[in-house]
Parts: sequence; C-alpha cells; structure tokens
Amino acid sequence: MSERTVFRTCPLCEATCGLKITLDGDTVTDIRGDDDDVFSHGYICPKGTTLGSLHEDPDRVREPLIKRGGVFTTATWEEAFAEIERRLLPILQANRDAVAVYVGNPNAHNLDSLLYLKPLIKALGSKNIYSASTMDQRPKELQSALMFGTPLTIPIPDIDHTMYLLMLGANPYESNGSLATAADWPGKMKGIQQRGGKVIVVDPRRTRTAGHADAHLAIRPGTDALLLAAIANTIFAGGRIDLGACEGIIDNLDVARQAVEPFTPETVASQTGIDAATIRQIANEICDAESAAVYGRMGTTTQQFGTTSSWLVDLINIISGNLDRRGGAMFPMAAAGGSNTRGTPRIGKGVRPARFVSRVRGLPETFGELPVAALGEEIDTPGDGQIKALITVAGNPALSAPDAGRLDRAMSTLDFMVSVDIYLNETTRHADVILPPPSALQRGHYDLAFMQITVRNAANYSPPAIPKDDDQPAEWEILSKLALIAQGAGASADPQIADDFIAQTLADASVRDPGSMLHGKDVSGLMSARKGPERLLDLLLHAGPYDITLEDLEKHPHGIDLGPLQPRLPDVLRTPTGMIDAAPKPCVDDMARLLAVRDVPVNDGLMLVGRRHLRTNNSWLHNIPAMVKGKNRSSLQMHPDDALLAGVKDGERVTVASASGSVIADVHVTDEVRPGVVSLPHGWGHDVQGSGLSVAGKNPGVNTNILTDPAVDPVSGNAVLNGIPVTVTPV
Ligand SMILES: Nc1nc2c(c(=O)[nH]1)N[C@H]1C(S)=C(S)[C@@H](COP(=O)(O)OP(=O)(O)OC[C@H]3O[C@@H](n4cnc5c(=O)[nH]c(N)nc54)[C@H](O)[C@@H]3O)O[C@H]1N2
Ligand SMILES: Nc1nc2c(c(=O)[nH]1)N[C@H]1C(S)=C(S)[C@@H](COP(=O)(O)OP(=O)(O)OC[C@H]3O[C@@H](n4cnc5c(=O)[nH]c(N)nc54)[C@H](O)[C@@H]3O)O[C@H]1N2
Ligand code: SF4
Ligand SMILES: [Mo]
Repeated sequence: MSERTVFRTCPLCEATCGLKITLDGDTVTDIRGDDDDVFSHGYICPKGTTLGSLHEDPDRVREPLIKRGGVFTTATWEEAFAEIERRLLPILQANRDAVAVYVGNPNAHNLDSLLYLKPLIKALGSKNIYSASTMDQRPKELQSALMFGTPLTIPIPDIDHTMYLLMLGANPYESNGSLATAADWPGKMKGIQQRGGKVIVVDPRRTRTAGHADAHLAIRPGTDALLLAAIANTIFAGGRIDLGACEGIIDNLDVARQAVEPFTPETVASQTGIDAATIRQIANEICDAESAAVYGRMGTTTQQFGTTSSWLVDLINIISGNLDRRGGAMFPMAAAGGSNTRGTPRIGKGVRPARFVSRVRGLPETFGELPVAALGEEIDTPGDGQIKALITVAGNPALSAPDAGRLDRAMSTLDFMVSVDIYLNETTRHADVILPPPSALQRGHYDLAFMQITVRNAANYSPPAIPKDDDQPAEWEILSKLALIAQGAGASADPQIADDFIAQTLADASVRDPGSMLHGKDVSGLMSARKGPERLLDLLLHAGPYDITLEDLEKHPHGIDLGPLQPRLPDVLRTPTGMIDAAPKPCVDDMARLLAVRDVPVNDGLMLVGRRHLRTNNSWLHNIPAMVKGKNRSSLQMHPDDALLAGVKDGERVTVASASGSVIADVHVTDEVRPGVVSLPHGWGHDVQGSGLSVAGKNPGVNTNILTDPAVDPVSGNAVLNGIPVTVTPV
C-alpha cells in the first residue's frame, strides 16, 4: 500500500493541536505533533496519538444496532430509521415534550454536530433539551451573556502576554485547558514566569499545575465566590479602581461595589481557608501588575456559586483595568460563526434566563436548555409532560451526570431511546436503536466552537483522512434524518433536503445581516459549490470578519494564523443597552445566599471534589489500552490527617457515601489534597451489564457520580459536582 501523510486538528480536547498523521493506505501507522501547525507548533499530549486506535477499535460500533427482546442485533440503516419512525414518532406526536435530547461533550468538537444538531432540536420542538454544558461551563456562558451580550463573548486570559495569572479551579497540566483554547498551557505558564510574571493557583488540591505555580492557595471547595468578593472588596476599598477600556461603557459599577461591601478579607478567611493578609496581597498584586488576568474554570463553575463566582472573576478583571487589554482578559475574534461579529456592533438582544422552568423542580432554562441535573427526575416522575423517549448524541450521562444512579435507573424505564454514538457503553446499552457515525478520522474538522474562546486567533480546516464506507451515512446525515423523521417527512426522506434547507436559511440570514461580509451579495455560487458541513462552513467563513474562504484553508493544511488577541470593546458587545453590565441582577440577587454561607461555622466533615488525568477524556477513552495501562487512576485521594481520623491506610478499600449513594474505592493517602477534602475522578465505573467495552471493562474504576446529588447553582441551573459532603469508612 502507499504511505501518505495528512495534517489535521485533534478533536479530543479544547487545545486543538495539529497532528501529523502517517497512513499506509487507510491504516494509521504514526501520529505525532505537527511542528508546522500555526497554533500548536508541534505540541501534543498522549491522547492525540489515539485517533488511529479509536478508528481501529474492534469494539467501535460500525453498523446500526436494534434491541429486540433485550438483545442488540445488527440492522441496515433503512431498518434502523424505520424502527425510529415507528416507535418515536407516535410519542412525539402525542406530546412533543415527551421526547428529550441529551447532547454530550464531543459534539463541541464535531463540525457535523455543531451545524446540524440545532435543526434537529428545532424539528423536535421539545422543551426537554439537555446537554453536558449544564454540568460544565453554563455559569460562565450565562454571566458572559448577561454582562457582554452573548454566551461565547467570554473574556479569555491573554496568557501569551500576561504578567500575572490568577487561576481558580483549573488544572491545565492535566486538562490541557478549557475556555481558553491554547496548545501547550504548561509552556505558556512557564513563559509567564520567564518574562518575570507570576502564576497563582487556587485549588483544594496541589495539582501538577499548582506545583508549577509561584503560589498555591488550597481553598475550601465551593468558596471561590467569597474569595473573589473579598478581592473585589479590597480593590474597591483601596480606591484602586482603574476601568481601562471599560471607561464610559459600563453600567451599575456602584451596584457591584455595594454587592461586595460585606465581604472584607477578614470575614471570608474562615470559610475559604485563606487568610486575610494573603487575600489583600493578591488584590494588590493584581492592581500592581503591568497586566493581570483572573481566570476561573471547572472548579469555579461546577459548584454552588457557579455564576456568581464567574461574575466576580470578570468584575475583578474590569475594576483592575485588565478587561480588553493586552495581557489581561480579552475577546477573541473567530473567523467563522462568531455571535459577536454578527448584527450591529455593540447592540444586541442580550439574554433572558429562565424563560421557562423544569416540570418537577422548577429549575431555570438557559439558552433553550434545561439543567441536566433535572433529567433523571423528569424521566422518572409521572405526570403530564413526563419524558417517555430520549435521544442521546455523543453523551454518556450514565457516568457523567450528577446523581447518575437515579438517571441510569430512569433510562432503563423509557418507552424508547435512540443513541447516536460510536460505542455500546453504560448509557447506550439502554437504547433501543444505536446509530453509529463514522470515526473522527472520517469527517472534516473545523473548530467552530473553540476558535471563539482561543488565546490566539487562528483558523484551520482538516479534510477527512480516511474515506467512509459507501453505505455509512455521515453524522450530519444521521442528525438530518432524525430531524426529518421528527418533522413527519418519513424515514425514507433524503437528508440532502434538510441540508439544502439549512444552507439556504444560513445564506439568507448572512445576506440580510448588516454585520456580515456577505451582506447584500449574491451567494448562488457558494450555494452550488459544495454540500454538507463544508458548504455551511464556507458560508460562515465568507460571512465572517476575515477575508478567508474554505479554499484558502484547504491550501493551508497547517492552518492560518490570525494573530494575537486585539482590543475589541465596545464593538464586541451585544447588550440591549450597548453597555457592559458590571452587576447582573441574578448575580447581585445571589449575594444574599453568599452572605449566609459566609457566616456558617466551618465543620470538620469531608467534601468530595473531582479531578482529571492527562490520559482520560471524560468517560470514553478507557477502551484504548494505552490510556488505561499503569496504576488505578480511579482512587480516592485523602489527606493523611483525615485517613488517620477515619482509620484507613493507603491502598485499603473504603466505602464513600453521600446523600445520593455509596461506592467502594481504593484509598490513596496523599497530602496533595487539603485536609477535609477527598477527590475521585469522573468518567469511570465501566463494570455494568450489557456494555460492549472489552478493555474498559477490565479496568472499570468507580463512578463518582453515584455520589454527586441533583443540587444546582440556582442562577444557571448548573450541576454542583464539587464540594459534595461525604463520609469515608473502611470496608
Ligand atoms: N485529560 C483530560 N483532559 C480534559 C478532560 C478530561 O476528562 N481529561 N475533559 C475536558 C473537559 S470536558 C473539560 S470541561 C476540561 C476541564 O478543564 P479544567 O477546568 O482544567 O478541569 P479540571 O482538570 O477538572 O480542574 C478543575 C480543578 O478544580 C479543582 N476544584 C474542585 N473544586 C474546587 C473549588 O471549589 N474551587 C476551586 N478553586 N477549585 C476546585 C479540582 O481540584 C481540579 O483540580 O478539561 C477537558 N480536558
Ligand atoms: N463528577 C464529575 N462529573 C463530571 C465532570 C466532573 O468534573 N466531575 N465533568 C463534566 C464535564 S465538564 C463534561 S463535558 C461531561 C461530559 O459528559 P458526556 O458528554 O455525557 O460524557 P463523555 O464521557 O464525554 O461521553 C461522550 C460520548 O460520546 C461518544 N462519542 C465519542 N466520539 C463521538 C462521535 O464522534 N460521535 C458520536 N455520536 N459519539 C461520540 C462516546 O462513545 C461517549 O458515549 O462530564 C461531566 N461530568
Ligand atoms: S492536548 Fe488535547 S488537542 Fe492536543 S493532542 Fe492532547 S487531546 Fe489532542
Ligand atoms: Mo466539559
């Protein structure tokens, strides 16, 4: 066979590294970092080398599966879609809200889903739309939309230039970064230090990231909002306000000042576990630094004060003069699909959360979705509007969602379930029909989502590396087919009909949009040149703020660099007033709850937090042997003082129990966690009946989400995955 080399972007995490892939025919023989990639310059992590193994994995589902009499059997695509029409359509026609959708994380890395999921959701017309976003970054998106106008108008730490990085609840040495797309976070952190700057990490665990920082503050879980309020308080009280680029375009600064007034450093020291002098020092260092960026991630969003913490992060960026300045927190400008380059500069509709609420607990909607923490109860609670059928697309909520035990049981009671997924796993085993898309190497790739939140503007398209089989539909065709079925067009309808409609709708909107480069232009050439996601991407690139086309990207397999982040205020705003809201009302209203927490005496109970490991990717790389070899990664980290108190020794088995459930785990006694905190990673627990993961099943690990409960951050409805009260006892 002939050897060939292709270049493509890794779709596995937010770092978007360029890969150099060698193939012999259609067999991957080597994967390494692409030294010429304009964004990643050769950086890669161990996961990037797994794309060939993922493609070859004998357990990857390659034909549709239909469950009959409790057993999965292979079926043709026609049979699978006919079965879905036969069983799903009546449920949908009886009550559209009876059909729910759950959208998982890999969709954010998949051009097909990024472009064709929305039409499917629209076609279903159900209120019951759920995604991994409400157990992840939703608080940040909501707060950004409230302050700046749209959910992805997120201030990103300019880590290539900053002189001071205050990082809370992020561990990029393992995760490779999130809501700050950058390849080689470790190298960029070292860069800050080498140019004389400082990195401060706030985390209940002394992570590898913390180990490389100039200072590590081992905060008590769930108390970041108190710490951040006290930092803001110190800056206000010291009269050190510098609005920088926000001068003259900001409302409600006095409301913000009053909101943080009760939170002096002394009042939060006991709850946060961080002394007042240190808090003052950080506040002063932020103001003194030539430039500074405050950056909060998972640990600040998946906790009880997710939205309020996220707001306070940016309030500090604003009042220290660091919003929209080089080395501060800046707004990227994406080449395609950006909501803050469409429409009229500065003015937009903004956002109104909680336009409707969930049926059982009344939890708020955000951006058209209900909180995933409500999914289990919406399935298992009888009554009008109860979920009877579920469609999962690239999601594994049986392991990833809070109170997963209840959700897992609920899924087994559904009248009908469809999963679009590459594996028969803990979630899809509940499906009646599994529709397998092609592997990641068999589709085009462009990071529509992550280029909105990158530390440096760039654009990179990768064509499919391996052709798909003739009868294998692309993922966009599968999603379009489901949309057509939901609309009543029938299981035999041609997905091209949906594609043409979607492209025409996008083209019309771009031609009408005064902010689009296609405004008033003739787009018939663009409409006829291509089909599928590539046509939509080309339209978006043409409409976008740079003079780039898909053809240009095809000629640049290592990507096109669009330069460092540039100041974008005020034009980046899309708020109804054209101003930044320094004090979004839902966050200010939440301060009463924060005040109540401030004065609760600290007890000596244990609190559970999560963690990630470099070789994991949420729940789904554990079937790749190279990713699971070595020691058990699913152990419970526990501080030596707590282990002594609980009477357990390193390596022993313990029962970890919470209000929701209990699991048995191996203990790893380590002072990496602060006293009072224990840690289990998520994405494990592969020892269930009926899944088809032969490698993962041998190293099953423990499902930590049996322990998490359905509690949410009330502002955004985001799940609380950190700071769960637990007990630990010897088995
Ligand atoms: N290797 C690997 N990389 C991944 C993933 C993966 O599973 N594995 N998942 C990807 C996904 S989906 C995401 S969203 C990103 C997430 O990327 P990150 O946001 O970097 O996530 P984590 O590595 O979980 O780091 C969160 C940190 O918050 C700490 N923490 C817990 N509770 C608190 C708290 O109350 N306050 C503070 N300040 N800290 C707290 C935890 O100890 C942990 O170190 O990673 C992505 N990258
Ligand atoms: N306790 C705790 N729980 C957590 C977290 C935590 O930190 N702590 N993190 C949360 C976060 S940030 C996230 S994002 C979620 C993730 O939650 P989910 O998105 O529900 O879980 P994943 O493990 O990413 O599951 C991805 C699924 O997509 C499938 N898949 C992979 N590639 C493709 C593809 O190309 N097409 C299709 N159709 N399917 C594909 C996989 O087989 C798998 O079933 O977990 C959350 N859960
Ligand atoms: S850091 Fe992320 S994008 Fe880069 S190779 Fe690893 S998994 Fe892929
Ligand atoms: Mo995530």
